[in-house]
Amino acid sequence: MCPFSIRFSQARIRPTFQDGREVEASMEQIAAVSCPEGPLQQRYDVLLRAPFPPIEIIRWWPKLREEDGETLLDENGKTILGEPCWFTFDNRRLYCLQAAAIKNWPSRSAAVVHVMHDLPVSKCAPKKFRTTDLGCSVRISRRDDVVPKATWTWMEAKWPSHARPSHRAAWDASSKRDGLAAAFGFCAIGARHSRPSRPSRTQCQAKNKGKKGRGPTLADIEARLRERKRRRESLKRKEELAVSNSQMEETEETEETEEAEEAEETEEEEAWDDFGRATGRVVGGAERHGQVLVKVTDSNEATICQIPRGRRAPKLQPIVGDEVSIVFTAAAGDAEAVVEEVLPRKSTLVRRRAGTPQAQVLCANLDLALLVLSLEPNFAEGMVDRVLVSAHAQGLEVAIVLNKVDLLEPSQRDEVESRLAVYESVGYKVLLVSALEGDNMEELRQLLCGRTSILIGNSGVGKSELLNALGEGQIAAAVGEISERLKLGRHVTTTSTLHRLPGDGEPAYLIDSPGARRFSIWDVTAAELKDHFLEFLPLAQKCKFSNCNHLEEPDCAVKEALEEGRISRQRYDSYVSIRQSLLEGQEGVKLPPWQLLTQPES
Ligand SMILES: Nc1nc2c(ncn2[C@@H]2O[C@H](COP(=O)(O)OP(=O)(O)OP(=O)(O)O)[C@@H](O)[C@H]2O)c(=O)[nH]1
Ligand SMILES: [Mg+2]
Repeated sequence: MCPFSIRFSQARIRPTFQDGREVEASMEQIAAVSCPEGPLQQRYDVLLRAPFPPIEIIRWWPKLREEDGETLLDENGKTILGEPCWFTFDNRRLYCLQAAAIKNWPSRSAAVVHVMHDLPVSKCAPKKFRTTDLGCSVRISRRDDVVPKATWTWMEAKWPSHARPSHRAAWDASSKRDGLAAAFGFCAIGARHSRPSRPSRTQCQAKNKGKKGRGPTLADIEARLRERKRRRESLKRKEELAVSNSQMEETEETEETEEAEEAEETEEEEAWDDFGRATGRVVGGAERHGQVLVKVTDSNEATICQIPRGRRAPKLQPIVGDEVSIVFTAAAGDAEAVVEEVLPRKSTLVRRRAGTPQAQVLCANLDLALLVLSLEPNFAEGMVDRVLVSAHAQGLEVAIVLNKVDLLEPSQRDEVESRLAVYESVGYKVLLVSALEGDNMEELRQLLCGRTSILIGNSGVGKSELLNALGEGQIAAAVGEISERLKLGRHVTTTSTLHRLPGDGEPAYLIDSPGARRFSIWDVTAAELKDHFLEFLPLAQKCKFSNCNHLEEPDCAVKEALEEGRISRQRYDSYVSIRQSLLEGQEGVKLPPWQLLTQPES
């Protein structure tokens, strides 16, 4: 990577390394060697070989700070963040590399870097994020230097005295200098006159206005202000002390002393020091328990976020589809991105966890559930009816998608069409598609446009294959053959994941979910069940009893319609069977409202 495109995380560096070596001396030892063959050669001329290990870099949203280091807050008291950039904590090494790259100009220099995907587990790491100009420059000074020895920014670097005169002349020609920046493809930070200007407070406020995310409470702000005041006073005392000590003979300051001072300061800071907030959407689980993958708003990357426990635990357990606010923080010394809060959910899809009376929340903020069926494996109407009841009880729209129509013989097609016509007549949307052959996929695509939907259904019906087909080559979910003997799926998909489908129109998000063996209703009582069979609703008003269960009661309009063939026998039988299983407690748990306020286990 080009050293110029990496920013400093600290505002100041010491002129010596921890092992006592002079930074300037190490800079001299950096050699420029020819780039190894390959793509690197197309972008760079030389590779910098340094006497120290490669620097580690991290993509980070910097806090905007005043000149005195105070963080900028918006009108809600929320920290204002700058654009994400590559930062390093290895500030002294970055300074050496940038200086060496300047020395080698006009050859384009590359340095080997290690990319960090999370903040290092170090107590000092959070403290090091103290740059006040988004990491464009760094002061070179010891702690007590009243005037810094130098301020380094590669954009305004003095051409080194030992540099060749021809290079020096070229460097001074600003047009060439802009050309240098352009050559690295980052004019925004490279060109002399387009140095990143920090947005004004008003600009930041305007930019952040209306953004989602919980601001700190009044108590939080008051606590921060108290902490700031304390720090300012302690700094003032230190400065006074430094002036009185300046008369004394200066002793050689060891790195250890400085590190100890820094550690002491860090310890004084709150254990929970946040570096900024962002909002995002949970797109899946992470590899480790207690983590989720969050796609941060306006970013293309998914970030691993911890789900804190105890006092910091979010009120709801984050699940796929949730909008969350995350905070980049250091909890008890471990720096990490943490889910701070699950934003209010628009909807959820919940089922009863098999074999337990507990609920399982499948996903959140859904607009549509696609119930995927096939003839291989064959579907059961009982399962379809349960999904339809559950979705209706939870206020969710459902569409039925019969996949694998390419496998159907003409007679099978007639049979399955008549089975599904029952649902169409009730008012459900039914689509016959083939993920492999592409039949009717355009209609399905239109149905998904501008919404968040989930694919649910038995294992092997082709949910992941449908997702891949809709992904037009950009999504590659694992699919598995169904078993020859049993004609059942092999439970290939094991966790739910949210994907954005390609397309120019309104964004469509689709969640692929693991195949279910069975779907059990949750949160519907036997007495309520009749209200979720849509074809019963207009008839129920004509029943003699207003609380008619459409079973043995006299003058029941539903039973009359059943006798006359106006409602399907299969649907009615399904109603009776589900009702029985609800009465026996085999499925369904109606919890009192106060218990529903807490999130069921997910
Ligand atoms: N002929 C045909 N086969 C299909 C179609 N869609 C999916 N399949 C096949 O069905 C098998 C199962 O597909 P998957 O996408 O893995 O099924 P799934 O529903 O995701 O299964 P789980 O992940 O186990 O829940 C694979 O062999 C697919 O290639 C289709 O439209 N036509
Ligand atoms: Mg699958």
